[in-house]
Amino acid sequence: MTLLERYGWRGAVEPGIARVTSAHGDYYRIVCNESAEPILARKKKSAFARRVRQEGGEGPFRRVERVEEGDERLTPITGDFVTIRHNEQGESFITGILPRISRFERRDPTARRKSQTLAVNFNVLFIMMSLTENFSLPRLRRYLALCDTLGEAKAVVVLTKRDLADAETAAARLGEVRSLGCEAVAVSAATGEGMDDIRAYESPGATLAFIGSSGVGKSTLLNALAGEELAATQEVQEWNGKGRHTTTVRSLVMLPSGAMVVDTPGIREIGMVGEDDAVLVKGESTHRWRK
Ligand SMILES: Nc1nc2c(ncn2[C@@H]2O[C@H](COP(=O)(O)OP(=O)(O)OP(=O)(O)O)[C@@H](O)[C@H]2O)c(=O)[nH]1
Ligand SMILES: [Mg+2]
Repeated sequence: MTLLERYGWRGAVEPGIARVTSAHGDYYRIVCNESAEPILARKKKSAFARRVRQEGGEGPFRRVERVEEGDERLTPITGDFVTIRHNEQGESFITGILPRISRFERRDPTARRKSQTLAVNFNVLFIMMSLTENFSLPRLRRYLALCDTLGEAKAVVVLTKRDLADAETAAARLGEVRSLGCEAVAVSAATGEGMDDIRAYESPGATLAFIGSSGVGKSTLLNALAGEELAATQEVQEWNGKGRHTTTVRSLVMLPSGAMVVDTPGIREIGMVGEDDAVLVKGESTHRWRK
């Protein structure tokens, strides 16, 4: 099995294909069969210019517009399979994004902001909420309403910090979530309770994407699955119980089981009321594509 297949590639094995494991401004860390170690690649800007049909409609496609900053369709993100090219100096360039088998995107119901793709090419989307202060069924409904771009992937609700809730509350909340028709598990990274239910989703080559508010324990769960401190975690701020945003860059990591996790920065909500609240990612500007 090639390296890329271990990283979830299921297409024909050809040179020039890679998977993005993290994005850092102009640079992307990628894995590909041409290198035993991850390498850095840049986006080939001309390849990502938007194709616009010439006036008149029938003419050939002409590349005229530059990619707009933040144009999600044209920006590779962590988890993407991409085409790559190497030049004579040994530099690597990303020349295109291969079709995404699944994606989860934030859409602003008021259309004031562009949609924002939070995770791609996952087999299981873990929508994470803590069993304590972060638990909110209305918010969960908003997440579920955005699950129409999952393709063959499935969403699983992970209720975290099981050790901080009493048994009655945990059972009631698990029941409420399941009554919405979703698969749900309750887990404690602290005591290990429920970890077997999580591990049941780990199969070699599968990608699990973790999303949810800051401080719910995404990186902590990743570390528990990995058996080592791969991701930084941080105490929840006591003054507001919400936690600071500890993870600021999306990264895809390989677990000992051969499954992968995409850990994402916490999503925060804006707006106070109703089902229309948008979901934003804190710190996005720090790793958004820069011109
Ligand atoms: N008691 C208890 N604490 C937990 C558990 N999981 C996570 N925590 C704590 O919750 C805090 C936040 O955890 P993180 O893993 O950093 O949260 P995160 O979701 O990655 O947050 P961002 O990276 O900011 O999005 C840390 O202090 C963790 O120790 C758990 O199962 N039980
Ligand atoms: Mg984190």
